[in-house]
Amino acid sequence: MERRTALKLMGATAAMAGAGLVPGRASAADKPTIALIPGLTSDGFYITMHKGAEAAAKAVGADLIYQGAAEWNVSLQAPILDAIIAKKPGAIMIAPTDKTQFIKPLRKAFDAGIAVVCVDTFIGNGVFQTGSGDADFPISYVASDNVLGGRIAARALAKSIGDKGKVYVSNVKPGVSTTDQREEGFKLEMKNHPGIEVLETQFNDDDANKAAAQVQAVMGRVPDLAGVFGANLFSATGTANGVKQAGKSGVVKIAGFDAPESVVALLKDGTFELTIAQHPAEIGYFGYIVAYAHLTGNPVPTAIGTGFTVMTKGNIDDPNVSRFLYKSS
Ligand code: T6T
Repeated sequence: MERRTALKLMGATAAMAGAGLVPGRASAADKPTIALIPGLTSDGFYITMHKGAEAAAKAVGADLIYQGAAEWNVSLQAPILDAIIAKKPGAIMIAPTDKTQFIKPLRKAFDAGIAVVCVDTFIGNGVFQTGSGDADFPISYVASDNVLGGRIAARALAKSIGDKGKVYVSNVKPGVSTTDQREEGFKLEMKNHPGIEVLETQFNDDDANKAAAQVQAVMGRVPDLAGVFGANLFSATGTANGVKQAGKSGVVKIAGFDAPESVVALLKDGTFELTIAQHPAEIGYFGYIVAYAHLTGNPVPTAIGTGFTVMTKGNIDDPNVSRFLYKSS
């Protein structure tokens, strides 16, 4: 765009902002509507994130729309995004199900004057508002540090197998920012454990049954399999079921990610060595607050990192730990 035209437009935008007319912007007195689109609706992680967003909406007295697909699937999530854009909320918080395929669909929201906040997963490289690349338009990224989560899992798994043996990552599918980063962190950390061989990753499409079948197939091929990192809720619980059904609980060690209520039994019976609980309610709460702050004219951080709680058999009865179990409804 020619520089003068751009400046003129910026001037017009500033004048409109003064008059409270910029699309997607609201004065503090207005009541903005903020939408949350999860990765999928039937996942305790997003159910819990939704609760955090609801708490934030209540705290500031603004509105929340929540709509998502039943499965982790780009072609199911994209039409939901379009339907939300048509409702013209001030902002959309979204966990995009693919870091590349959602750049264009989300740009439509941005072009319509709707602020975009990535929660949990990101588009592009997850670094926003830098003025470079085609995917830096979201105003903020609110999430766990997923590379660190993968490293924590690797350290714990290495310890539990006595620093030697064969392991693999049970993962969702390539292109999902969070689970890609967890695998990356896991493999980086395993470089510090030369006695451990990391076998080929098994991708399960977020299907716990597939993860269960895969671990049984791997145990068949690799009888001395020592451990598995289940990189998200369905990967971890599916792997646990597969190992349990094969009567190998505690023999094939599992480091899980995420914390549905079912992990309590899996920790207690020794199927899980540990699981890394994210704090999805925090992600929902702060994602909402970031969007609200932006819409009411306040500057916001371009990234907010939320925490983890590592759950084990030894600490799961502590209420300060168990309060981070995910909600199922
Ligand atoms: O692990 C979470 C989330 O962080 C990830 O992006 C997708 O899977 C979960 O929703 C758990 O199922």
